[in-house]
Amino acid sequence: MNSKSNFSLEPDLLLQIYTTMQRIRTFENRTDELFQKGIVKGTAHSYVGEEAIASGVCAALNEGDYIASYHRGHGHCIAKGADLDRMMAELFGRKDGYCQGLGGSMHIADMDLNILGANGIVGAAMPLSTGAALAAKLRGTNQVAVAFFGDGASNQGIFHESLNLAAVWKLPMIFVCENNQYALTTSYRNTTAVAQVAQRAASYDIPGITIDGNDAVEVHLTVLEALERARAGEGPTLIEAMTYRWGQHSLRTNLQDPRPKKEVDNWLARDPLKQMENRLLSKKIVSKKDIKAISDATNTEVEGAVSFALKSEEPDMTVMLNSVYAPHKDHIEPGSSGNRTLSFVDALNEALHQEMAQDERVFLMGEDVGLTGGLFQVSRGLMDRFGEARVRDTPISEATFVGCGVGAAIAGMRPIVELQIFDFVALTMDMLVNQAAKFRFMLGGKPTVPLVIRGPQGGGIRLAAQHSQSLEAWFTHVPGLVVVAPSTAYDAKGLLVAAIRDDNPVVFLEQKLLYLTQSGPVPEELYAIPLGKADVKREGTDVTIVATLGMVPRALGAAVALEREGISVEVVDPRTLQPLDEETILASVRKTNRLLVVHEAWVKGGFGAELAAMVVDKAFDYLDAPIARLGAPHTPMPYNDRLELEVIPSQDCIVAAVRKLLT
Ligand SMILES: Cc1ncc(C[n+]2csc(CCOP(=O)(O)OP(=O)(O)O)c2C)c(N)n1
Ligand SMILES: [Mg+2]
Repeated sequence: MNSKSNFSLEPDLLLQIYTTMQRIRTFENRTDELFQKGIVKGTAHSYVGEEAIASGVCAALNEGDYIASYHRGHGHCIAKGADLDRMMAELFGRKDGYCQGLGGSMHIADMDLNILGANGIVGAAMPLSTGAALAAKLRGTNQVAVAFFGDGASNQGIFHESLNLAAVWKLPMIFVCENNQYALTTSYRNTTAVAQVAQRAASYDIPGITIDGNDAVEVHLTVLEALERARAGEGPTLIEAMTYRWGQHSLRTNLQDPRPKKEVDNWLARDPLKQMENRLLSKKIVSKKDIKAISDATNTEVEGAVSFALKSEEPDMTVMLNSVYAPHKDHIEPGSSGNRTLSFVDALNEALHQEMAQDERVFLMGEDVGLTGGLFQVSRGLMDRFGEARVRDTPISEATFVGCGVGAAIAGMRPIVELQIFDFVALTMDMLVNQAAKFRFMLGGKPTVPLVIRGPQGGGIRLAAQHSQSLEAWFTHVPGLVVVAPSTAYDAKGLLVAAIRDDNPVVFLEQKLLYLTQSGPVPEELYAIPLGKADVKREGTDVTIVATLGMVPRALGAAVALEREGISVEVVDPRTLQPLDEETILASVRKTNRLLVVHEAWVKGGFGAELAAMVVDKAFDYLDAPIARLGAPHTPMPYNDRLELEVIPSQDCIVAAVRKLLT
């Protein structure tokens, strides 16, 4: 370990750090009592024993610097300046809590203090922090992002991906591993191949340093050096602070504590608060009377927080339901599409060019999006025009570069992240589902997450089972996500612009065959199409087809064929699956009295099932026939040409399904 404690800090600073430690200790002990009484519910993870780390780190930060925390997060929030009243109210699940009672212990954070959330997912603070650090770098501010995490989290893939990303991009970041030597009940020595987590920094060519995490002065001085490096543009540092939690893993835990008594006693004897107190007394910075006064004042503050929490109201359903989505913006569509024709790819490309030109917060990252312009050329020419900072080629680290996008969005940018092929979204599901989708909600409906995750999905070009899936049902199932699915060049441009301007995380799905086959009129001007507005692509009276993505042109082809048989088909394209324009679909069904839903995805559990259920709920009396659904059979996408054609609904299949519906 590196001993810096012989250097001294200014008396005021020592006193400030000590007071913070005392406030954390008192808050945590009181929370424990309230938990045992059943007033604080669920779970909470006490920071007692580890106070020197948060206090030492945060005393070195500027107000504008970011921190991201984890399940054991109360200490980080207090040290960054959070208000104890609002913290306690959150633990009570009340409306005046930081998260309006929607988040609880594991999500307490004050966005106004640049706390990027505490997090219930081990390790997630790291990719989110890369995003905040990237935002700072792009804006040219002097801010640094600190990611706190435990020893257990250092075995997550995103730890390694984040260190690598931060190192190659020289992000202004500090990784602070609070090594309390256990992950729940498992000793880090049984799960970690290196003796010290800090050794892993060598793989990423950045400094890694192990320090005494119970010595607030050593923590503080080490962080000052790392901050200097970060602010000078030299990149991240990994600090491993050795420490110990005094209690069980969580207040809820009643498992047998596997930690040897002798080990526990040894660490109890190294109480970080007492060490700091002795330092203040021996340097005569304070007297015993002063210590008592600090302790009294802290007790009074914490009791005040308890009274505040008790008086606060319970949140109601409105608070909850209003916290899921940020309001969507209104847009007026252009009156006409004009005469100029663009391909689907060029329409997307134009949207990116025009939106990046008019909003500096917009940037793009993904695999091969820069130099090459993307596998399908959607980002062609963007790097030349906007530079390498705003058009970034990423390492193949999907979870982390999507998490980086989430962090950058929370920190005020408007990132667009390309997934080279949408099947790779499986590697990013935590970032998408647990972070992006829930961030606003967990933090009480305040933050916005203006992020677009876009890329090609679907089959038709023989890329087989892991490069051809249609996964929209995964996303429409998750509250907090917007799901956009354009089928024409005109819609692609206008909806991509709307997605970039939306304050919610948007999953923007581009069917690969449309890249290659769809051209159409696209206005040159910059325009946006409102999210949640379906388009009737063809009017008809006998049957409604609701089709999505690559099925829209096939449904239109089927409608032309059926017209020759005297069957009049209305084709509705929802364009956005969430929010869904139910009214346009219902109005069509009320008129035609028959509905066929066509998508490329699996029928079982597909979006069509949801649509059918919605129509049965709201327009059952208008139906003259059972609703029909057409999609893929329950099989992964085959490679063989003929088999792939069998799996994706063809125009002929649609024609046959309509005929059947009318018999
Ligand atoms: C991704 C993920 N896996 C598992 C858990 C359950 N879990 C919560 S805390 C924890 C131990 C974490 O250990 P560490 O990172 O060392 O932090 P500590 O609790 O010791 O502070 C586990 C397994 C989780 N919340 N998230
Ligand atoms: Mg641990």
